Amino acid sequence: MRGVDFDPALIERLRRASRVLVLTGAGVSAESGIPTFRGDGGLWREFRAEDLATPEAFARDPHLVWTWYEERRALCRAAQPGPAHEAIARLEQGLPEFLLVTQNVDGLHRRAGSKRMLEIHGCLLEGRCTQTGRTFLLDDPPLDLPVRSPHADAPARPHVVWFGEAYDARLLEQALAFEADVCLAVGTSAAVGVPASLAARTPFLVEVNPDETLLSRHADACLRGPAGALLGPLADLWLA
Ligand code: BJW
Repeated sequence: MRGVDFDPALIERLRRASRVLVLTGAGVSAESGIPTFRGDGGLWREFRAEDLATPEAFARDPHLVWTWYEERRALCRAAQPGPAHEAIARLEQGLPEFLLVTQNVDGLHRRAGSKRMLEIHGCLLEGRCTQTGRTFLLDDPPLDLPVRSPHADAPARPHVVWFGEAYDARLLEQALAFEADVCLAVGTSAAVGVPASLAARTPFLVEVNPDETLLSRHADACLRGPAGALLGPLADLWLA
C-alpha cells in the first residue's frame, strides 16, 4: 500500500462501481510544475483573467494573449506527466466503463496515455481558426505571433475555452450522457460551474485534494493530500 491507508469500505465501494467518471483540474498537474489558477502561486494571482483569458482580451490585444499562451505552452511541453496522470491512465485501462473529463489544457493526460477523455477547456498545444473553427497542432519552435490560421486567410486563436464562452456542445453532451455512478474529482477547486456540476450530480463522489473545496460538501469521501501520492496506491487497490 506504499504507506497510504484507505478505508477498506471505500475500496469495496469503488470496486462495485459500474461507470466511473474522473474529473481533473489544475492540481493534478501541480506536481509536474504547472501552476494552478487559484490559491498560492496560482496564475490568477499574478495575472488578471480578464486581461488574458476572455474573448474581449483577445480582440483587444491578440499579440499579448498569444505571448502568454506561448509561454505556458513552452512550460507544458517541458513538463512530464506525473504519477497522478499515470494512475488515471491505468484506471482507464482497468475499468470497462470509464471517462476522464479534464479541465486542464496542458496535454499531460494525453501524454500519459489517456484516451477515453474529453478536454472540455480545450488544449493549449493547439490553435483554432477563427473563421472555420478547425483546430491544428501548433508548431515548435515558437511561432510568429499572433498566429495565422493554416486553414483560411484569418487569425488563429488558442484552442481553449475562455471566461464567458460557451462549452463545445458536443463535448458537453458526451460528458452529460455518460451518467457515472462514481466520480473521482481530482485537483480541482470546482470554481467553474459546469465541470463542478458533472461531479456534484454523481451518486458517489470521492474528492482527491489537499484542501477543502466547493465540492467537499457533496463528497462521500475526501482523500486529503497530493494526487501524485494518493492516486497510484488507490488505483493499485481498486484494480487488484
Ligand atoms: C491539488 C494539488 C495536488 C493543488 N494534488 N490537488 C457568461 C459570461 C461570463 C461568465 C459566465 C458566463 N456564463 C457562465 C459564466 C461563469 C463562468 C464561471 O464559472 N466563473 C466562475 C469562475 C466564477 N464560466 C464560464 O465562463 C464558462 N462558460 C460557461 O459556463 O458558459 C455557459 C454555458 C454552459 C453550458 C453550455 C454552453 C454555455 C467557461 C469557463 C472557462 C474556464 N476557463 C479557464 C481558463 C482556460 C484557459 C486557460 O487555461 O488559459 O479554465 S478558468 C480556469 O479555471 C481554467 C481551469 O480549467 C478552471 C478550473 O480551475 P481548476 O482546474 O479547478 O484550478 P484551480 O487553480 O482553481 O484549483 C486547483 C485545485 O488543485 C485546488 O483546489 C488545490 O487545492 C488543488 N491542488 N495541488 C491535488 N498536488
